[in-house]
Amino acid sequence: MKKYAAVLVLFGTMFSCFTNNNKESKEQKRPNFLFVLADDQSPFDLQTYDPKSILETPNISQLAKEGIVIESARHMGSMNGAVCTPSRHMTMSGRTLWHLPPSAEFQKQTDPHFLDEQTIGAVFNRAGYKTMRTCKKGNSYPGANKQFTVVHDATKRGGTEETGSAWHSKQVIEYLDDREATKEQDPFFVYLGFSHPHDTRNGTPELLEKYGAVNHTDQNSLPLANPKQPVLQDNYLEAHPFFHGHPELRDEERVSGVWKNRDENTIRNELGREYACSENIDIQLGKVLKRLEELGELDNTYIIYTADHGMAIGRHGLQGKQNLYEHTWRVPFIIKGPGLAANKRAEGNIYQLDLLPTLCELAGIEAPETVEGKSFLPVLKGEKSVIRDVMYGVYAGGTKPGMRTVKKGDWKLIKYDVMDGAVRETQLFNLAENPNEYLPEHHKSGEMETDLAESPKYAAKLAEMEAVLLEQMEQHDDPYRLWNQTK
Ligand SMILES: [Ca+2]
Repeated sequence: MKKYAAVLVLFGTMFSCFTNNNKESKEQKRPNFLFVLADDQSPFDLQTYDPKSILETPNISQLAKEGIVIESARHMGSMNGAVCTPSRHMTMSGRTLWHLPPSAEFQKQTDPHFLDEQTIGAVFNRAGYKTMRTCKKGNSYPGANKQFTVVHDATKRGGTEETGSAWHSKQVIEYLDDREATKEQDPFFVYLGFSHPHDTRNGTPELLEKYGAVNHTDQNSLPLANPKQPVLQDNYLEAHPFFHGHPELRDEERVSGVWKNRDENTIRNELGREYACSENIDIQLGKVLKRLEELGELDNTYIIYTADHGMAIGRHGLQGKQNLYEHTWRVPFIIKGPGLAANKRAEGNIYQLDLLPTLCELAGIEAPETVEGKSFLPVLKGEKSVIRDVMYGVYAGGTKPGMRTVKKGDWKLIKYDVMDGAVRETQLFNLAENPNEYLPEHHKSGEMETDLAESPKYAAKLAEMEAVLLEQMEQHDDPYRLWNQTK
């Protein structure tokens, strides 16, 4: 009798082990990742960040409802005019701006570099993931791009299925189809980079029509006004009050359809083109999400939506990405996935370079030792509102040392030291009172709705922020110093 009972217990234990293992393997099914990157998109174009925007992106808005929106997500900046390039290096490697390989500077010296093997594709390959990438060619990190097992890169900025954003989503859908056909069981990491809304913003005819825009190509005339176009942004100016310091900068002077024009017709038409391209990205993203749902993978996939950097298009009288105002320094950042809260917003204070360690933590992978970014999982879990107190930003692609910014709490300092000392400007903003960074030229009535750097009342705050900036420059091995900083 005793023997019989013992056998029963043994069987029972074996059975329960078996069912537990089965349950565990289901619970432990590793998550997939879909990383979506827009090229040149201000967060404020999206209704997720500006409810007044007329840009319709239902799929991106739905991601925000089902996931977490980070308010203060930024890129650390650039040491050259092609801001895309260092931004993409930082995302891929988790390294800070001044610690990137030489290829971050206009893709200079693109020999293999030891960091290449410590980037997203390589890290996820080693962890047993299947990796796939589609994105624009150029202005990125070649050594990291080629680490993905499947790569379909091409620059697609046209207004048709084959020449526009649809091409990128098609590559991903075909990849997912292949996985289904071969019954692939390993989890995937898909990098879905779009080439839009980067200029030239040749939207599809239907979407251009929706936003009242035309693909304007005649430099000697202005595009016609159309009431369907987006209105000028609140912080639009006809001209920036002083020179930004990068002579003959392509993005400020030679973008087809805009050139040096900052009049209302040109800017509203260009915004319409930008929105047409951004809505198309949303439509294409929707197709990929639908395919994931059909495959039963949607709920087990972390979806991250962001852009390499923001964009001005008329705000502050600027057109390009070579400035450090919020519209350009900030990026959209939305994440949803298994175990994450829905419909939440968090401050974050994250950089793009925090992405790799965060994704590693979500996947249960150890991040490479070369990573300098921090995982923001504590923010995603709601344990912290921010992962750092101070944020630092650079534009050093024109005359040197260029522009620098720091943000601490509600306060933000921007400094310009360009044109061999001919332009030395300081701006101090309180972002709680002046989120649009209005300047005196915007003629706003609020006492704090302006640049406060010249106000004696905020002299102590200015001195504090100047000290914070120097500290950040030292901490990040910034090779330059500004005119009023000790060498
Ligand atoms: Ca870009």
